[in-house]
Amino acid sequence: MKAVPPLRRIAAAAASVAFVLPLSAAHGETITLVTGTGALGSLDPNITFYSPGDNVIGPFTSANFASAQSGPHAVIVGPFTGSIAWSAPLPPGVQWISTTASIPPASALYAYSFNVSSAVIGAASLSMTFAVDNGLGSGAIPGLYLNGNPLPNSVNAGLGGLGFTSDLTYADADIAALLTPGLNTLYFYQYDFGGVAGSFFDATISITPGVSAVPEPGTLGMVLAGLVGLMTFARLRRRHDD
Ligand SMILES: [Ca+2]
Repeated sequence: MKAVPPLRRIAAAAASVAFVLPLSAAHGETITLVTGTGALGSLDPNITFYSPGDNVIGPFTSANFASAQSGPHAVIVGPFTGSIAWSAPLPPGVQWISTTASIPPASALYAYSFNVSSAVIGAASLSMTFAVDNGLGSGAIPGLYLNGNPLPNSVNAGLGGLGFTSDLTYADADIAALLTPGLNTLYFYQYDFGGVAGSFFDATISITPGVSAVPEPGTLGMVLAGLVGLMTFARLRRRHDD
């Protein structure tokens, strides 16, 4: 029988290893964060807040962010339908929230914690649809924070002053440096200047996992097992060829 040229064997081995590696790589991760998961009038299970009841309540300290995380839960409310009505209907599965069921005039820093399961974050982006009575952020105080770090251009995000009459959008194409594997928190600063107050958002965080510099034990094991198998096969083949 004709012997398999050594170069072709090496190429076959390399191809097998290359085939094993992508299988062990993690897939992309998509995280959806929405306000108002639950019945109208109930507490939002995902969102807590800090609100001293004032209008301009920032700039925020680490103590304020901690208060938002450990504060009371937001309340799921219907859209205000008074003199200047809130935007409706909302995206599916999304409802307005406020600090209490009576939608009192109060600024609030909402906190929404979530888990990132990717062990290594390669790239990450945020896109969001929202509306807020009255504005996202105030003056020079940003409206969005990731783990306490302000997101760029999140002051009113292009609003004309009233952020509740129609749905608005915000996007940040690169939030990888602000995210961490495990627990993270997105903060939303609802700035209010009187009357009634509330917010909704529908945010999507898309993560592309990075490649770890050190192969995980499972990956390494698969590669080694593949190599041992190939070497055994080559030895048997060589014996057969001889
Ligand atoms: Ca208001």
